[in-house]
Amino acid sequence: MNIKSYLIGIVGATGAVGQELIGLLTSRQFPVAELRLFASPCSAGRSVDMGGKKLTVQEARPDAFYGLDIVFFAAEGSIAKALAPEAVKRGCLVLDKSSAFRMCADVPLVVPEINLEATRRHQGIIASPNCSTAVALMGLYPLHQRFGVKRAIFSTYQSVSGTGLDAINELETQIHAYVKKETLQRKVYPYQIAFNVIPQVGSFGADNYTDEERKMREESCKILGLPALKISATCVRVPVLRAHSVAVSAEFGKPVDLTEARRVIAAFPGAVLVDEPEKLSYPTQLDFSRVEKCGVGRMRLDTALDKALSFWVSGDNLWKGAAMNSIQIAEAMVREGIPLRAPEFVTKWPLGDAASCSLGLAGLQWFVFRFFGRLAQLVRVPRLHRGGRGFDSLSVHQPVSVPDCFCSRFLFPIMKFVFAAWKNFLAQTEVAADRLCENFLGSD
Ligand code: 2RA
Repeated sequence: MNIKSYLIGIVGATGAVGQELIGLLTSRQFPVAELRLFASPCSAGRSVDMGGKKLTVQEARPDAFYGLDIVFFAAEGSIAKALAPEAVKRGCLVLDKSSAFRMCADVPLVVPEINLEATRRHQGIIASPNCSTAVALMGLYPLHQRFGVKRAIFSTYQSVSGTGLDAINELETQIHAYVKKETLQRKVYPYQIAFNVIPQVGSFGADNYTDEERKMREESCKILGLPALKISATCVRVPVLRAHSVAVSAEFGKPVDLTEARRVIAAFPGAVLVDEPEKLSYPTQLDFSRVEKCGVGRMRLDTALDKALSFWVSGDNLWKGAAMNSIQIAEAMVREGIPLRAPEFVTKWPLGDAASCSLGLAGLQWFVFRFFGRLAQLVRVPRLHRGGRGFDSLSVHQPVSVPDCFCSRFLFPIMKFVFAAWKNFLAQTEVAADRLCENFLGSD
């Protein structure tokens, strides 16, 4: 069986999420025909290792997206805003991890284990949620499915990798300086992050919540399809290199049962239950770094709210919270046969692809047999030894036969050629459509 492979681009390839995307595309064996890496002009020209192969980073420019199937955006929102629509114009599917489009009505915001169906409505851009939202929902969603969530309170414990490579460097440098009894320098965070926690992730809004806290509220409502869900979040940066944890207290519409709650978490594909208090077993950020699923534990009945549970979720912010979620979206779309291209770039046949191809093929066969049946009649070839088979049955008016030499030297090679050309035409349709789009769009 032929497995289609894809021309992939990564914008922001030199950043923390970009690096994870490169590694995950290889380790998850995503069918990549070609990978092109893009970054800002100052990172262009750098070379990046992909499975032992050196790839040169190019400057992210609109024309660089021609011919690509999927472009992963792992860059800041301002870059995604400027370049993602350009990639879509050139026929690419954009999988964006920034916050630029997450709350746009025509952009699906997707966690594949929760709302993969939303990808069917995409117009070229699909957004991946904020890291702390994705991690929190890996615990909240299965419980919501069973008990119906009414309100939730999130408190996050977010690692410095959520801020980027500079922040990882700042934490490591401060720890080295502390050990050497030197003065600790800070650039990225407003306070020392080593041996401290900072109750601020993102910048403050007029309501005194940070934008990280607002994102957790708004994005959770959109992904769960519950616009009226009441959520309050407090987001905190902790001196951890990788993975985020979220303490959740959630109130439900139905009475909750701890055994049943543990059962639904254990059965959910995006989570692993780590919850044996008597053995001191619960998820930690170290244990859930570079792990595909999120860990859920510390499950207990909440003592302040009715019909409520409190629990703890840990997950890799660079994987489930960013790079891996985007790749999982692409993998699931390929698996489910959801078109990767924006609707205006999808080749549409009046009766659907399969029916149209079958009808076209049947029509072509009918034409070829009629044509050669008629030709055989016209040249009045003598009735020969194909024992009533040959093209007898194809002639409507009078039975005829064709000589073997006519079949083997002339008719069969021509038919073989016609069918090969037809097969090739079908295979090339998508490529031809790409080229047409390129020529058309290239003129503006
Ligand atoms: C952080 N959530 O951890 C952000 C990254 N998107 O800072």
